[in-house]
This record gives sequence, C-alpha cells and structure tokens, in this order.
Amino acid sequence: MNIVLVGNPNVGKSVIFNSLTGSYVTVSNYPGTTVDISRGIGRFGGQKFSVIDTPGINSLEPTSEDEKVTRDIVSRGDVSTIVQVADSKNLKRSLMLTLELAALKIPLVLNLNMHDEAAERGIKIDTKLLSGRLGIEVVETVAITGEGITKLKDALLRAKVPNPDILPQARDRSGKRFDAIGMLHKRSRAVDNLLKEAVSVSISLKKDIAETIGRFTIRPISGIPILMLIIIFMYLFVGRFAAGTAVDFFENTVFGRVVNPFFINFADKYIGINILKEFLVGDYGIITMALTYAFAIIFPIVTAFFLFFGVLEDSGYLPRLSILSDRIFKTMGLNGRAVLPIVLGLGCGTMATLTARILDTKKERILVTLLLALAIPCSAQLGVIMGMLGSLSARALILWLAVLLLVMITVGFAASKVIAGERSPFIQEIPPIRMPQAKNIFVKTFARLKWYLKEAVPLFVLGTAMLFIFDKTGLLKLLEKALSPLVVTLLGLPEKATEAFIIGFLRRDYGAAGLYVLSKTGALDKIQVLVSLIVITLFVPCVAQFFVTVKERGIRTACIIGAFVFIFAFLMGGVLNSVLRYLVLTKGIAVL
Ligand SMILES: Nc1nc2c(ncn2[C@@H]2O[C@H](COP(=O)(O)OP(=O)(O)OP(=O)(O)O)[C@@H](O)[C@H]2O)c(=O)[nH]1
Ligand SMILES: [Mg+2]
Repeated sequence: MNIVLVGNPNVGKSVIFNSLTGSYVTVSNYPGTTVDISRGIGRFGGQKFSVIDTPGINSLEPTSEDEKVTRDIVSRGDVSTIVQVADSKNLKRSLMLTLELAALKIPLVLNLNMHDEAAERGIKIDTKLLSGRLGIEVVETVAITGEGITKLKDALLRAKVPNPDILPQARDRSGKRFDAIGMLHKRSRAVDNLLKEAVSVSISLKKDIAETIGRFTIRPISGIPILMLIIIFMYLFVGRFAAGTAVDFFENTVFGRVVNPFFINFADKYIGINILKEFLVGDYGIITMALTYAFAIIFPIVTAFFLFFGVLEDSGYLPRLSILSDRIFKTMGLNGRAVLPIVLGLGCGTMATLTARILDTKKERILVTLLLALAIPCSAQLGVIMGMLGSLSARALILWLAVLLLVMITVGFAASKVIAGERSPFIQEIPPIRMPQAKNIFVKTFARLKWYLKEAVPLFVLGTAMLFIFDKTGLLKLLEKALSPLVVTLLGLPEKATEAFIIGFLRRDYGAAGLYVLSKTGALDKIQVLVSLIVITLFVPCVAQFFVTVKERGIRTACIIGAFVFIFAFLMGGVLNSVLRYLVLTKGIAVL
C-alpha cells in the first residue's frame, strides 16, 4: 500500500509524514522546505504502509522542478491512496487542488490541518457536509500537537475515490473541450459553491500581535533595522559566544588539557611505530588536527548556528525577508524567492543548491547555484569567520560583509546579463509568524548535527590524511613552493596558509578552521586575516556541494562555475591585498 501525502506548500505535510511514520524529515515555516520525496513506513490498523512525503504544489501542472517531482509521483500508477494535507485557514486554495486530485480517480483523504490556526481566526468548517459532497473522508488535525492523527489513520483505511459529480464538466454542451483557463474558472466556481455551504467565518476582533510584527519585518523602514538586529544577534550568539567562549573552552580546556594529552601520552607509551604515532597525534594528526578542528572548533559553532537558524526558519521570518529584499534581487535577475536558497546556503550550501529547485526558470537556478558557490559561506565557515574577524575588529567584520555583498551583487548583475533566460514574476504565500517549537528546533538541530558528523567529519579526516601524506612525501613543500606566486606574492600570505587552501578544497569550513589556528598563533597580521578569509569564503565550494551542483545543473555548468569561482577568489584576494596594503601601510588609514 502506497500512501502519498500531497498538498499546497507549507501546510504541514512533513509534520504529518513524521507522525505517520515516526521518522523525521525537515519541517520549517516557509514554502519549499521539502524539494524531494521522502519515504517511510507507517504501521497502523494492523497493516504496514509505505508513506511518501512530497514537495508542495499549487496545481498538478508543475511550474518548477520540485513540483514536477510531486506530479510524477501521483501519476505513476502505483499509488493506492492520496492524502491531501490542507491548510484549514486557506480552504479555497486547498480545494482547488482537491478537485484536480479528485480527477485522478485514486482513493483520496482530505486532511484539514492547522485546525488550531483556523479556529483562532474564527473559521469553522462543516467537515460532515464537505465529506458528503466530496464523497471522501475529511479529517481535521493539528499536526504539531498530534490532535486528530488517530482519526486520520482510521480514515486512511476507509479511503474512497471522490464523487465524480463534484468534478466540473470538461466539455461544453456542444462537446468541445474547455482549455486550461476555462477549467480553472469552472473549478473556481465549484469550489466557491462548496465554500459557501461548508465554511462559516465569525469575525474575531482579536488584534494579532504576530501579524503586526510580521508587517513590520516587511516594510523597509522598519524591516531593515530588524534585519540588522537579527544579524547583530547572530554575531553575538554565533561569533562571540560560540566561536569565542565555547571554542576557547573546548579547544584549550577539553582538547588542550584533557583529550590531546591523553592520546599523546597513550601514543607515546603504546605505539612503537613512529609514523603511526605521528599519523594520530602529530602536526597533521587525525586526533590532534582533524578531530580537534572538528569537535573543538567547528562543532560548537555549527551547533549554535543551527539552533539560531532553526528559530529563524520556524518563525516565518524567511518568506518576509524574501519580500523585503525582492528589489535587490531584481538587479541580479532574480526575484525575492531566491532569498530562500541563498539564506539556506548560510546553513549548508549543499542543501541550498537542492533548494534552487523551487525557482521557476533555468536562468534563476543557475544564477543562484553560482552565487551559492561563490559568495555564501556555510554555517561552519560563517561561525569561524565571525569569530576570527570579531576578535580583530568590528570594522574588519563589516568590511568582510561589504566585500561579499558587493561581489554578490556585481557578479549576480553581470551573470544575469550573460546567462540567457527570464526572471520570473514574484508571487509568494506568506505564512503566519509562529512561535517556534522548541521540540522541532532541537530535533532539527540534532538531525543537522548528525549530518555534520556523518558527512563533514569524514572529509576532515580525509583532508588531514592527505596533508599528512603530502608532508611525509615532501609534496607539501613542493605544493607550497608551486603555489607561492598565488599565495605569497598575490595574496601576501605566509606559505603555511597554502595548507588551509588545500584542505579548503574538501571543505571550506575546515580550511577556515586552519586559518583560525594560524591567526591564533600570530602568524597572520590583520590584513592577512581579512584577505585570507575573503579568499576562503569565495573559494571553491566544498566537494559535496560540487557534486550536488553536477547532479542538479550538469557537469559542464558545474565545471564552469567551479573554474570561475576559483579564479575570481584569488583575483579578488589579490586586489584586496594591494588596496589594503596601500591604504594602511602607505597612507596610514586605519581601515581595519
Ligand atoms: N499551528 C500549527 N502549525 C503547524 C501545523 N502543522 C504544521 N505546522 C507548522 O507549519 C509549518 C510548515 O510545516 P511543514 O511540515 O514543513 O510543511 P510542508 O507542507 O511539508 O511544507 P513544504 O515541504 O515546504 O511544502 C511548520 O512551521 C510547522 O511547525 C498545525 O496543525 N498547526
Ligand atoms: Mg515538507
């Protein structure tokens, strides 16, 4: 038995999926969280079901790639039941889709979710009447509290093919077929009739605080200060607290005093073979470098960032940010919807590259993929960088931010002229501002940390092993010499910084951590810190992101993007190096 969850974007499909299957897929308060299908097993009524979660759709006629995924699933022929998850607050939009789904003649259950929010707004739905008219089970739920889930499971066992009488006629009296617009019109009339009978709204005079806050975040005059407050708060929490206090504790106390001495001692005593000992606890040791960077430096930072980001995602702020910044994105040939993948890129560029699927045109998808590869640091990088720059000066941090913004806007602008295609119009559903749910945030952070441990840490180990081998074979010295025109002459950095770029190929955050350690030992001056950080931020995307780019955009586009980013990063670093040296050293202007 294949059960497929289908519905408009951001209505709670993934929460329902999680409670039917007991697994966890990401839940966030913005449309476009799910861009690919997830499968799980649900057990109820003494039976076993395969349950599928899908990306949100507004119609079975797909306009973007994630919507195509859903359309393909429901038209595949092995679907035994469709559960349409609907937002009770917006029944018109939901029922428009119901009528399309009904035409598939597959057993259907209508799940009116977000019953709590509908009730708050004085919306009352006559589910009995709706169920009678549609000829299917209609169940109200509050997915986040689990209310109604048992009823939904029962209803699933009684799923029926919808009553064909509710479907608008496809042909007129003379037997001619209606076109798409004609059908839309007829469907809309049919839905209006249903709504008239089944829904009553009692006006609630309760002035909604959340709604007021929501409006403030969109208007530029209040929205920009709010955005700045959010950035400052993020800096304090991730850059100061996590990258400063927490990293100090883990690096110096936990690893510096306890973990590393223990292993070094252990290796000294029990491991006779020198090279093996160095492999574990030497300069490029798996424990002293890979695991220390991974757990003492990056782990506290990503944890803080994921927590902060989870709150942001679940509050409903991101879709509002899209609207606030639609105008800036317009100059880059994009619309405000592109904010979502870009902001998600601050969490993880790999995931964000997948989210580019929600964009309507190919041009927009390529542009966003390019910007993600070039100018958007991922969470781990961002934390390490904010920590490093923060300890330098506030001015350095602002300069770094300004350079990135400038790069993003100019490259976006130029690329939008070069890449053929269209910018699509911007229409966006805005979900309500919601109080983030602690449980969801913890579960989500936990899932992301698990991902970090599974995907990122092995790459750190690999990178360290590479450095170790390079070092032992003398290749490292050769590479440093070979790259010296780039690293030393062009960027004005010490030779040792080459290592950070080498491991940065695998993951930029690991490279950034290398620079962090280097700067702590006093090997970099202020200009060098800023230049190296700009280069590593712009520098090639991590391996995982590169592979996803290949998968999504094709090998050719991925390689062009990769090559461009690489060259651009070093050129930009070189220019910045000369300009800063000129201003600071020759003119004595205190830029940093
Ligand atoms: N108040 C309330 N919030 C809900 C309910 N169900 C889901 N939510 C919230 O709605 C938001 C969207 O939930 P998701 O499960 O990610 O929605 P989705 O339909 O999978 O969204 P896409 O994958 O983007 O199409 C999250 O913030 C949830 O916490 C509900 O019954 N009541
Ligand atoms: Mg989802």
